[in-house]
Formats: sequence, C-alpha cells, structure tokens
Amino acid sequence: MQRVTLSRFLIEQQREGGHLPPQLRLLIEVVARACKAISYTINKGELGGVLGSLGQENVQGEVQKKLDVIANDLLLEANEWGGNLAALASEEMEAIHPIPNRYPKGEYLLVYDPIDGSSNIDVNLSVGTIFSVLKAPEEASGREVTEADFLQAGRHQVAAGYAIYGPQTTLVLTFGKGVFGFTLDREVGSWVLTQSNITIPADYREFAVNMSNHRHWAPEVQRYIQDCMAGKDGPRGEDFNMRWTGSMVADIQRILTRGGIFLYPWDAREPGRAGKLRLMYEANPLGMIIEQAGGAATDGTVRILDIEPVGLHQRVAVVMGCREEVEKATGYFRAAQ
Ligand code: P6P
Repeated sequence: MQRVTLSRFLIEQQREGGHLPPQLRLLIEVVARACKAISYTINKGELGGVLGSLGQENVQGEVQKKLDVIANDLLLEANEWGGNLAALASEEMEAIHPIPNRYPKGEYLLVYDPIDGSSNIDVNLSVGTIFSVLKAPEEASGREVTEADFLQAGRHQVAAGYAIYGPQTTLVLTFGKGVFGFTLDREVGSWVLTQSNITIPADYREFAVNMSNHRHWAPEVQRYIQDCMAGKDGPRGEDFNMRWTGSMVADIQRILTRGGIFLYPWDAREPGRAGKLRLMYEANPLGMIIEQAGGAATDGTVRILDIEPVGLHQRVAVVMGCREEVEKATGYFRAAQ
C-alpha cells in the first residue's frame, strides 16, 4: 500500500477546501517538524544530558524538567519566523509570546504544553506534546496581541493535536473533520499516515484516574468509581479495568485506541471545582480530539469546549472518553447537584 506522508495528507486536505487553509497547513507542518526534533532529543535520554530537573519551578509551581524548557524552546524557535502566527502561549511561559517585529505576523494563535507528563521522563515512560490552534481576532491584526485574544472557548479551535514519545513516536491531528494518526519513520524522518478517521470503541470498560486522590473527591465521584470497581456483581453489572499513566496524552491515546474514560475530577483541595488540568493546552485540544473521535469531554457536567476561559493557565476538572461512559458518569455527578 502506498505510504501517505503528513505533507501529502495535508496538501490533500487543503485541496478538499475549507478546513485547512495554506497558512494553517504550513503551521501544522512546522509544529510536526518541531515534535520530530523533540522526539529525537528525548530518545537520547542520559546520553544527551537531557534528563533531570532544572532546580526551578514553572508558572504552575511545578518542578521544571530540562526537557520542559528544551521542548518549549524548540517549538518557540520553530514557529517564530514562519509568518503563520500572531502569538504563541505555553504552559512553560507565564505570559503570551508575541511574534517579534522582525518577523511577519500570521492569523493564528498557537498554545501548547511542550512536555505533558514530564514527571515520566526520568523513569522512561511515555510523555507527549499537546497543541491547540485558534484564529487571532480580526481586529488584533492592527495591534499587539494580548492574553485576552487567546481566551476563546475550545469550540473555536481550528486545529488540535498531540505527539506521543513512547515505544513509537506518533502524531494525532484534527481540523474538525475527523481524527488522523501518523507514525514517525525514524529512518527517513517522515510522519506516515497510519490511522484514518479514528473512532473510540464503545465496548471496553476501563477507567483512568489517580486513585490516591480518592479521599479528596466529592461523594458522587467516589460513588461512580466505587460502582465501577464493584464489577459485574455491583450496580454497573460489568467488570472494569484501571490504568493511570501519569501522562494525559498517553491515557487519551489508549482511550482512542481501545475505549474507556479518563477522569481528573475536582476535589476538596481546589476551590470552586477547579481541577488540576489546564483548560487551554490540555483539556481543550484533547477534548476536541475526543469529540471528533465520537466521544465526549466535560468538566463533570459542562462540555469542555463550551467553557469560556478567564485565564491562560486556568485549570478545570476533566471527564472525557467514550461518550456512553461519560454520560453514565455525568448521571452520577448531576444527581448530586
Ligand atoms: P498526577 C501531568 O502532570 C498531568 O498534567 C497530566 O498529563 C496527567 O494526567 C496528570 O497531570 C497526572 O497528575 O496528580 O497523577 O501526577
């Protein structure tokens, strides 16, 4: 069967018209090239001196790994000069990063998590890069881009994707017309189309949650998980499996492949049901991918992509995966409201 590279796939999507204008196609090519560079860097591990922490915290108050900064800078340097972006924002940078005046500005905004799950790096487990693309507001073309220009609900994303650096390096993309997967052929350095129109299988019962937080959850969340754990003799009448990888991207990849549900629920430690995960560069892009694959993504009751952001690094609770299972979980959470 003839191999379809990412470049050919994007050109053909552009020809289909409408959802992939040339500037957006070129932006995705640049981001994919940066993810390839991140993959090669991660794969060096100790040999490349890229493991370990920097002994400082990022804007999230989390210990910053060397690779967090390396990956952030690779994406920044790859995207600054291309002329596709008006500005960038990242988990690793407190403020937005306007495109310097020495470069042409484009019509898109890129917001990303350069390394999701970075605590996995030093123990050689999968990590990933997550990115979301928004259109800059028309009226921003004549002025400096501000953080407020990024604060658009997830339903306005024009593209979303992630790369996973695991046993294979894969890239998953959506432009709002289905979900497509590519595998990196390291011998020639090409992304090759390996999955088209990915849809989440509905018949596999598996939940992903950090069980050590159980005591902090609301009672309705505890009851949902307890009923899953009660198995076929319990209220759900089915046995469930559990997985938790510590990298949302890896859990979402598994759900796209074999089904299940991912939860990072609100808990007593976060006021106002905030949750731990970030809306703009984790929940929104992965929520768009999950919905495009036939699944559902909420904060427990509200659709993720309808949440109006109030801050670039805003946190949300996350429940996403197989639509039928998310609806079952929502039944528990709504009943308690
Ligand atoms: P915990 C990684 O830090 C992350 O943002 C997600 O990728 C992951 O699902 C979650 O946090 C892991 O959180 O509390 O289990 O370490």
